[in-house]
Amino acid sequence: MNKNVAKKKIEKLREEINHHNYKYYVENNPVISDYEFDQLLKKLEQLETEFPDLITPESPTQRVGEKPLEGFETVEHKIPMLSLANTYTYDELREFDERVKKNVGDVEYVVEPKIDGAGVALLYENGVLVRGATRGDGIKGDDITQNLKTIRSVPLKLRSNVLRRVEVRGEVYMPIGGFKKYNKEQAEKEGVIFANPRNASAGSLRQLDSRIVAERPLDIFIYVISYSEKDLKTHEKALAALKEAGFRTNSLTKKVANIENAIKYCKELEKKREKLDYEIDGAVIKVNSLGKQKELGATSKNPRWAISYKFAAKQSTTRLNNIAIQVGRTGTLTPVAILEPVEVGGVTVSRATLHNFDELKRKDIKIGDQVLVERSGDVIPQVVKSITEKRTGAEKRKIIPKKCPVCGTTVIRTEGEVAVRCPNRLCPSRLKWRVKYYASRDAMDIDHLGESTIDKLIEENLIGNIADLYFLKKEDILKLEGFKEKSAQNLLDSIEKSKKQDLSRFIYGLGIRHVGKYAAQLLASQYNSIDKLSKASAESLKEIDGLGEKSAEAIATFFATDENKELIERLKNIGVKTKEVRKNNLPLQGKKFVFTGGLLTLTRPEASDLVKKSGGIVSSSISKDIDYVVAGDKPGSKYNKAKKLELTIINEDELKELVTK
Ligand code: 1X8
Repeated sequence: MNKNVAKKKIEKLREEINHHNYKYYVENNPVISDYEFDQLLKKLEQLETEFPDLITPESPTQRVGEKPLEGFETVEHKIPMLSLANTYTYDELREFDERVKKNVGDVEYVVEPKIDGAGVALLYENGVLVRGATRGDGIKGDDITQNLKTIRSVPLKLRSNVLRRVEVRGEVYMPIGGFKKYNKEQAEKEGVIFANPRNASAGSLRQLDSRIVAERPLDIFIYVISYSEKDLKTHEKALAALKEAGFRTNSLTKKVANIENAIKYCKELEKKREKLDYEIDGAVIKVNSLGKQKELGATSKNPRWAISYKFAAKQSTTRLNNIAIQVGRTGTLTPVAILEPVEVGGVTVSRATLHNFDELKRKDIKIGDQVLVERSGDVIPQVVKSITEKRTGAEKRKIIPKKCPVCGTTVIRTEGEVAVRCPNRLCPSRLKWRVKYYASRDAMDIDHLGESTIDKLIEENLIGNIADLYFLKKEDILKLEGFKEKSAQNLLDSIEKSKKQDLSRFIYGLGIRHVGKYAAQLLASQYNSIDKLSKASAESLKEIDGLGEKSAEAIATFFATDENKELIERLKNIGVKTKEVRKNNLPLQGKKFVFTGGLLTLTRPEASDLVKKSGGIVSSSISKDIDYVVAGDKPGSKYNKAKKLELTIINEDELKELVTK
């Protein structure tokens, strides 16, 4: 192919891809399948590989950088990024309206949700994204172009000719669903979790490696044109122009005739708050006429033509009465704040997590402090900070206990690890969480064995380890408060049923450190029995493709412990399935799968089971050794990563075909 032909083809492909990208990420209304979209991108990549000098920065193949930056450049905003004046009462909004009217007469307003994320500015020259920056101090920000390009709803090239040379502003945020999922995956990997979606978005944008940013489920709403050569009359028209140019604008934006209607709409937005998939902390009220906006101008800090109305805080201050210590499954001691009960965004809160002792020290939180408590993103309430100005001198530091508060064993702190741990596997608190984990849905899935039942079983000395569950007798259970003939039988039946669970569930249920669902599947398919697994050395475990070094060490350590050897022996003898007959010619034998996006004819558990029954392994995260990525409706960041790694992406039908082969 000659270069001219290639150039034409490349341009056409980019246009097509941009169009479908817009349909998908901005309008939420895709018109082609993911597979077809993939093929377009692949074709473009092929052509660009063949003709590398035709690659341009705005090509849809250039969303993710090749390597991390050394640091961010500082850039000056074309126009200062001012902050909005805040109000907390409707009367203050009425006063704002009075000031506006006094200066420019009657006005219409536009009311928009105030997004709780990180403010950014995007600069386009000739319709091409040339720079993206953080708000910074309002005058200067960091150049985070590379990171912003990874957000699929950020157009790299504008769609219409209405806006060519333009600076727009918006808010980058992490959707609540994506935030929860991200944190859950991080927790499984024992990685770093974010306190709330706002921190997640701001923290992600500060990443020097855009490849990491590309994996974060970030999105953006654009809410203003801060500079353009186009003469637009109203903010409403500016929003329409933004939309036409390919920007994602917020659909809850509403034009109103006067301040009373603006107030009415603020109330509506506040009601909607809990139902949205993104966090909002207020409403922004803007004068609609851009001419009048200009006339009103700005103070040194805030524009005079806009104001924010802050919703009731999901933060409150209260007294930290005590710091309790929770001992988890792996023995980790977690400090928990016991609070003077306080209402936070409509919910009474009396406990909040303090994460770990390092955090306690870093945040300088003491017993007796007045503390700021926050509830956000539906996560467990957190202590944001102590209000040190209010100290009386009577506050007391919580020292790291030398002994486990539950069993009294001397705690250990491994070098390089944040966690303080109780090393006693027989510690009642550890036992409780271990049994809960063993019985959980992803492990042995034992119905009727909830937290309070486990507590009672331990209190009555009926169980000292998970094997004891299988030796429970009906008369034992009947002794527990709340149990009758039927409920006792139900529990016994569920326990009995669990004996037949898959080997991978059993391995997972043992709660070996650093062995999640995925590692458990790998181990089950490699070894086919607990006996073989327990004899594997750390060295041979490290050879397993996809199993981390930490996991390998932890597994070897687990099976080297006498207590665990005995436990496994008892479980085996009582009839728990600890080996699987090797079926050799299963269609997906040893193949690794990742699911992303919603499936149409199967539920996720059904699809997972289908893969596992056919000898395959299901992973929750993308890596280069994944064999197939099954993409459904609206696949997220995993999909992008899979494309980047050039993995095989298939749809549901193709999966079914593979299985029947
Ligand atoms: C900040 C924000 C604005 C809007 C939404 N969310 C924000 N965080 C909006 O205009 N819809 S405006 C703004 C600012 O000017 N500092």
